[in-house]
Amino acid sequence: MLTLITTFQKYAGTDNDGSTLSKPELKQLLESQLPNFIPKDEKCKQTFMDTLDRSGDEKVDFMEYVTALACMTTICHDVFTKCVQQSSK
Ligand SMILES: [Ca+2]
Repeated sequence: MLTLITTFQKYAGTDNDGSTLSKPELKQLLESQLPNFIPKDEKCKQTFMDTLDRSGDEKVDFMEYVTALACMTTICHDVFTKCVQQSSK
């Protein structure tokens, strides 16, 4: 949990609003911390970031960030579980 919080704060604090991630801050965080989980295509990457911004205010707050990570973690868990099940058949 501490890593989630400190990573968010590190990237959110590069402008004058440390409580939210601007689109450039979000892009920097995703590209440096989650490079294998985001689309490579710039248009798809923009759509991905827009989807994280659930409120549509052009910023990603901590709740939106944590919700996205929880969803991504759940999907990874499901994929790994299915792969293990398939490989044991
Ligand atoms: Ca910010």
